[in-house]
Amino acid sequence: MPMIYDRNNIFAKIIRGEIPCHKVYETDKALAFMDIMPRGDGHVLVIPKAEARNLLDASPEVCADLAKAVQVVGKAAKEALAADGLTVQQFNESAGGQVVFHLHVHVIPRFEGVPLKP
Ligand code: DGP
Repeated sequence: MPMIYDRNNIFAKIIRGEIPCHKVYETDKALAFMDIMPRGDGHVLVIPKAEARNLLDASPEVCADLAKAVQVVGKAAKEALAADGLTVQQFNESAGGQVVFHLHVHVIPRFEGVPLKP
């Protein structure tokens, strides 16, 4: 399947400011905002501003910038919520669980004995 990037995907619209989000972090390369279907308290999505369908489609530079943003956001989210741990998840293509086709990373603070919501 070709790696086609659809500029009308929901996260592209968020980057362009066409639909609102609860923004928690932003650089010239990345944006982080609260997930509207959180699987736990403080569930944040971190995305590159560059057009990339998913990890399979992204340049090494985009991956590197995204990883840096994930680390900053992950540390801040864990500290802000006094969490015990952190789950970082990332899905690629429908078969891999991807629903929104703009590269994104789920950052979810975790608490001892508290499972993720389905
Ligand atoms: P996935 O592609 O499977 O990693 O899931 C997409 C995630 O994006 C899912 O956790 C819900 C979230 N999401 C979908 N639409 C919106 C939206 O419009 N705003 C926000 N903040 N999150 C969204």
